Amino acid sequence: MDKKILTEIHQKIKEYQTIIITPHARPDGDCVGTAFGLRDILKTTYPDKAVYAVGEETAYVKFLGDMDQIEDDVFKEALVIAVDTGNEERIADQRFNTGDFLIKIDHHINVSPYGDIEYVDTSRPAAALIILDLFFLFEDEYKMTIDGAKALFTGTLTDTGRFKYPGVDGDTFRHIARLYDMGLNPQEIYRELDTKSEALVRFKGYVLLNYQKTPNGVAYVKITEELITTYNVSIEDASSMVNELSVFEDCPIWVLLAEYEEKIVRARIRSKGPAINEIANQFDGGGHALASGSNLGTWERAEALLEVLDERAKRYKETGE
Ligand SMILES: [Mn+2]
Repeated sequence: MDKKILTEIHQKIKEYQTIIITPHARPDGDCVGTAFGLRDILKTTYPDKAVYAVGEETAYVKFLGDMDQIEDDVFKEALVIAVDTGNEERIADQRFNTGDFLIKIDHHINVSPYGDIEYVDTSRPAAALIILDLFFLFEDEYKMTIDGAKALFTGTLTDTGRFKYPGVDGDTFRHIARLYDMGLNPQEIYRELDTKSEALVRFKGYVLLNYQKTPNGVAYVKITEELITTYNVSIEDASSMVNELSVFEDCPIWVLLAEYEEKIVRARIRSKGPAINEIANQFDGGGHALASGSNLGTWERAEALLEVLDERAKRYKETGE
């Protein structure tokens, strides 16, 4: 935790009357939870300030609340805070550059720096935990309602696979413990996250029956637009099935390949051993050592990715690295 930069961020927050928070495009639980958690803290602490969260919504964490709709000119005098977003292209509200001052708060490897202040802490397994670093550092000043606690808890849960992934440490639990002390009802959130549509359950069945494996241990599944239509699921929900392929002893790497809008193929790449983020970078993506994504474009490029990942799995099996 870098107290100096967090203090600078706190100063900027105090300075501005209008604050706009924006997560990344194709949102997940962490970026939405982080944006709503920070919005709750700033609104509760500074009732006189205008604080907004702007970006896309996702059904998965709809129970956390709604995004704000704002006009272009609101940005003019605003402090803009982009959360959980590694590069500018991925920021959900592309008006971010029309603000007065830009802050990046993120936990992905900082391959594409941006912003007037950058706070990147890759040791935090969820961006939501960085907001809690800020909150507890200035806890004499900041206030939060139970809705903010819910949002930050949800962000942490979803990005850590419910405290399972690497990066979870004592700080994670110390932060979460304090949310419990505030009266957080975790069962309510687990219930929300565990509720799935029948369509999605059937789609999960498809994934489990139709995955494939490369010779050296990359489990993968291909999801086309037709399939999404047939099963009547959203592309985000479909992509969330990636970790169904995490269970094979002989597959240290697993991948979900899916066609997004205009049939653009993207990959979600996961690992339980070999670092895969550099390979993700080679294929126009990035992320964490054990969880990354790539923008492939075509199915031909998806095949090329699978070949490189298969080599990676082979090397891992031979050398243990
Ligand atoms: Mn995140």
